[in-house]
Amino acid sequence: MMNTLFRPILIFSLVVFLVSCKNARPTNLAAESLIPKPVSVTATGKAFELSASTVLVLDDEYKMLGDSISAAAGVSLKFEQEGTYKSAIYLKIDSAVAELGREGYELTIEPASIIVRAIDRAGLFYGTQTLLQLLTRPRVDNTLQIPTGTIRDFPNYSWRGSMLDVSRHFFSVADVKRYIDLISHYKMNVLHLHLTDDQGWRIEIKSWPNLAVHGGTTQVGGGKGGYYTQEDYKSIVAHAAQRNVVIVPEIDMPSHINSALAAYGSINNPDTRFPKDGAYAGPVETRGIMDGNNKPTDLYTGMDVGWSTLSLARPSTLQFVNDVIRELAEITPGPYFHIGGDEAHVTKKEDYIKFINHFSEIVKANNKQMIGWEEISQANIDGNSIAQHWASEEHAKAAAAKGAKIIMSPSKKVYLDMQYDSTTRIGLHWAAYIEVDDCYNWDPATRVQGITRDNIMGIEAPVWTETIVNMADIEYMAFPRLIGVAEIGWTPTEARTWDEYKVRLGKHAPHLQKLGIDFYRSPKVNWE
Ligand code: TNX
Repeated sequence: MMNTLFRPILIFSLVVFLVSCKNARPTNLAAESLIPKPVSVTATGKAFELSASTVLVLDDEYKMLGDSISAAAGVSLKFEQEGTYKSAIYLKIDSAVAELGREGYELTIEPASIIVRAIDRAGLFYGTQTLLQLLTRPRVDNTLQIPTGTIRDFPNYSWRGSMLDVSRHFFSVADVKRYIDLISHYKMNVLHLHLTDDQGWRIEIKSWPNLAVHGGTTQVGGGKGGYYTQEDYKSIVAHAAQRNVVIVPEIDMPSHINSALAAYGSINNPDTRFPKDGAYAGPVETRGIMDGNNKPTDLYTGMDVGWSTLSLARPSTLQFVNDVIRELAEITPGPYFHIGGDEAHVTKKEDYIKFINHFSEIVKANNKQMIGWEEISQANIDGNSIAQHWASEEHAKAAAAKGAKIIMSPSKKVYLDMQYDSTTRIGLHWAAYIEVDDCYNWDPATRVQGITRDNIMGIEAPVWTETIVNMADIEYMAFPRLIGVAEIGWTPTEARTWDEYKVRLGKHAPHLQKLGIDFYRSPKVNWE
């Protein structure tokens, strides 16, 4: 009797129990594999259930962030006005979190609400990126169960960047925008565009049109190259700005300049000799605009460096430099202008110094701060300049001694064009083979003796593209190393170790997959 009476109740309770077991998955915010690792995470052990009925409450200007949440969740969430909801995600500018700084944020997850608070849109952007990573998880009963708790977070260094060489190989506006999307998701805030080099001039200069029209027509290996119109460049800058990324344009001078010498005979150095690898692009249909009997050089499609130079003896040279810096500065809202300055092997030292001093004045006259590769420390630089360390500790120390700030890009650690090991299908290895642990396991503040935390603005990982020809190549070389560099820039040094990071990175793999990245599956990591 009892048996039959209670059987349905028993079965019902069993079903309820099983369903609730499924819903009550153990949930621990502190165990999430977030990259970069946040400054502080406090878990409260419950779950927020994101479903189709969750609403977004935010100001119109942050709609893009709301859309990114919908996209990551895989449901189109409704936007609602401020109010009380059963399940809502709020993005709020809130002066109460001022101590976290402009890029800092607080992310509070409770069973009925998720709130991102920041004092600036930069912080709201970064808080949202953290939330997007939390959304990569399997659905349970058509909901995403986000563990509850509070994350308070802010960056270690103010300069967290990557450089993309669009000269050796040209990359489309769409590729550059995708790269911005990816680096900014990992909280990097600088994209340095290496716009010119011997092999290609990639930015329209209206007063010297042939620079791009002719100087942009090839690339390493002889492909068709390309260039950005000023409108293209502005659209890249705008895309970046929405993601808290500042674009730093680089015109590499006085060496690495053949694409300009090929466009205008008037600035050609009559002594220009091509390197022995002899990779001429010619014969070419369009010779540069001829100036008297000054012949332009041929285009160059090889990989040698340091053999071309501007000439102070040519009266047009400084006019060219002035015009290029002025036009590019005008369409660059960010405060920086990179003048290159590296590997000027055929420029006489006294001329090199004069060049850098000229560049410095011209950049200043255009209201920008000059950045150059570390060799610029040989010139009269001061605390207004920034030197980018890549190879020579002596040059970098000399720059710091003159008061310049330093960007750390040591080639043996963060050159993302270096091969992972001898079997990597693309890439170079002149600096080192750089495995994922080599790239992660160092500290910018102790890397060069005599350059301390106070001298350092931050860290930047260059992607040189002699052997990198398309977006898939960029992603394979940059990932996963770049996200480790992003963590070096963001996370406090004492809070990170390779042994802990490698576990988190392995568990982060589904998120990289969700971003559509074909990353290098390093054998040093157990990939999920
Ligand atoms: C060195 S790094 C260069 C670049 C090359 C790169 C290749 C630097 C300032 N100069 O011109 O593309 O090596 O790894």
